[in-house]
Amino acid sequence: MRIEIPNALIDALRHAQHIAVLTGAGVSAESGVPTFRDAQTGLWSKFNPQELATRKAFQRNPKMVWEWYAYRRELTARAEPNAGHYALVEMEKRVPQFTLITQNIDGLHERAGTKNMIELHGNIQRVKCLREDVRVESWVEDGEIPPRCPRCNSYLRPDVVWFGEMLPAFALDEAFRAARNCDLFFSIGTSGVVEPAASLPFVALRNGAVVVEINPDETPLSRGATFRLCGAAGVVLPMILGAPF
Ligand code: BV8
Repeated sequence: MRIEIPNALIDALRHAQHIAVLTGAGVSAESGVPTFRDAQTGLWSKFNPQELATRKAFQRNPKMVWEWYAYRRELTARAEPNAGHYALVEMEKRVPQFTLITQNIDGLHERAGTKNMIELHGNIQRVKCLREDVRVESWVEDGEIPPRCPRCNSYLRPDVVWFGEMLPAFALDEAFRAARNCDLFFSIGTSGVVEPAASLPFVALRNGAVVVEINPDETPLSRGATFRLCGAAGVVLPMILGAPF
């Protein structure tokens, strides 16, 4: 299906002083990272990620949850940024102010070269102590799963935000500040159901920003967005960057 970039959007890009972007798992889909709500592939297909990505699941079965994250860590470490990630790196270079807010924990935006980035849900490549809630860079691999904190011997856990856990306060404040102050907001590759991230595009709308959704499927934002570009991030974003702005 042919996708057109509206002239009014190109005009908004030309005049934009501050672009804010919210990304979700859909931006990494073309890098081969399964989206959060796609049926989990292979041995994890019988689990619901929403039930596994919780502190309760980890306390109930630390070994299984640790191994789920180890599987995803390995998968994301092998993945490469795609054309959508690189188009956002180029967009950042073309505007006076650019804030990328990601729900993704795969680290692909940083690897692509995005500079001003907020990780709302943490990063799967990082590990922290379950009790101290402090990052741990290295630990003894003695075969025990999960491994233990070298300082206090509690279990280690992935440095991600689980359902029911608070988001990092500074990151959340910065994200809402960007949504309030930007003049152009992109919501890309997110189903828009996980709060508080899902509220960001609506805050931008209420503060008078032009809001653009890029997603092959409909979401709760689709009807309210100023522009809805129905397609894959890796296709639509390079088209936008190819426009004269
Ligand atoms: C919190 C890390 C305070 C772990 C994740 C208010 C209202 C209702 C519920 C709540 C609320 N406040 C809090 C809640 C509860 C909960 C929540 O929102 N539940 C939902 C499900 C109803 N929120 C929380 O618990 C948050 N904490 O608010 O703390 C608090 C505390 C206690 C009680 C109340 C409040 C913490 C949320 C963070 C959870 N951690 N990830 C991990 O990954 O293992 S969230 C997880 O979902 C991922 O980070 C993921 O990024 C995120 C969102 O999913 P999406 O990125 O949107 O991915 P999804 O698969 O859903 O969609 C992909 C989209 O891409 C689709 O639309 C698809 O069409 C599209 N797509 C596919 N291919 C492409 C594409 N688009 C473009 N191009 C393509 N090629």
